Amino acid sequence: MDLIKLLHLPVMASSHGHELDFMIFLVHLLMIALFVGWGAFFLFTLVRFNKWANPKANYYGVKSHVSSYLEISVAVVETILLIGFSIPFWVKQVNALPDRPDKLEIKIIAEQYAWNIHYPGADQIFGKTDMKFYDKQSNPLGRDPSDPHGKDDVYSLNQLHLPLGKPVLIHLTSRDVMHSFALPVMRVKQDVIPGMSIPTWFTPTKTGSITRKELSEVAKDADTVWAKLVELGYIDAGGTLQTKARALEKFEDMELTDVSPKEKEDIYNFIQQYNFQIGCAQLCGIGHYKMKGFLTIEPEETFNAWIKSQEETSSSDSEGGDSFWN
Ligand SMILES: [Cu+2]
Repeated sequence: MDLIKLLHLPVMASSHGHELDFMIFLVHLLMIALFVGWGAFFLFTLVRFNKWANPKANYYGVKSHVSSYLEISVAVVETILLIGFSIPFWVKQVNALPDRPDKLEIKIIAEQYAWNIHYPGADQIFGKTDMKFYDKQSNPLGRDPSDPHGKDDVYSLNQLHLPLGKPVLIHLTSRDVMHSFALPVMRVKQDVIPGMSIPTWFTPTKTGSITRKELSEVAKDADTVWAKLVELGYIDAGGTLQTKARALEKFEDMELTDVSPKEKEDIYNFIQQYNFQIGCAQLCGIGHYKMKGFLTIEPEETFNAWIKSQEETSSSDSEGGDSFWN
């Protein structure tokens, strides 16, 4: 069964994603069962306790203690579930970070309304940072210029690039208010709290490029839509979306006269689905809506080349990182 289609979920691109989708599915089943059960009980009470069945009010109500015992047992069972299963499971699954030497470690500092991304660079060691070095324009990470480890560090604004198939460990913190780091396609969502460094980790399993088959699953008239996307330059004929996010932006501004509204909707939905984004899932202020970043999953060589190109821009005084939205 295709849970993604059934539940209208976004594309899933991480190794743990199917477990989360399955849990969402189970929660839906449970909710359906509760809805049907309580709905039936409600209908039963409407009939059982209507005024024709009970012409005279009963001022004493229930005398047996069955309902109290039931409530106590529910509380006991829930306590056992919480202490016996949920908390140990949380400790094991969430706090146990991947102890893999090949993992990629990143720091992300959220602020109103952007994601500051800090890569350790070639030496895999983060340079020291301190608020006293911070400057919004020239040193957004607050890097200590005297620390040699920081020389090759890479700064990127709103552009998160990750290599395919490698575990990624991200340390999240905030410069101002609470945000929530959300990567829907990775099934990752973690609150970001000022004053705390919170780890989250996952392994990307899918690049953002689309195959013709995947397109035909989404669009009704795949050939027309595909040809249109190629013609308009959203996709190169080889089959990859050039820069998904940019394509989407261009698409939204564009007047597509020879595409029917239905086709346009199909293209839009399609690109939307493949537009890997970082969202902020916590209403964090008036500019919350624009606190989005871009996620690019690419093969390791492409990723390394990107890091290299960023290293160059980061070490020249410009402090690099392409600002896409601000
Ligand atoms: Cu935010």
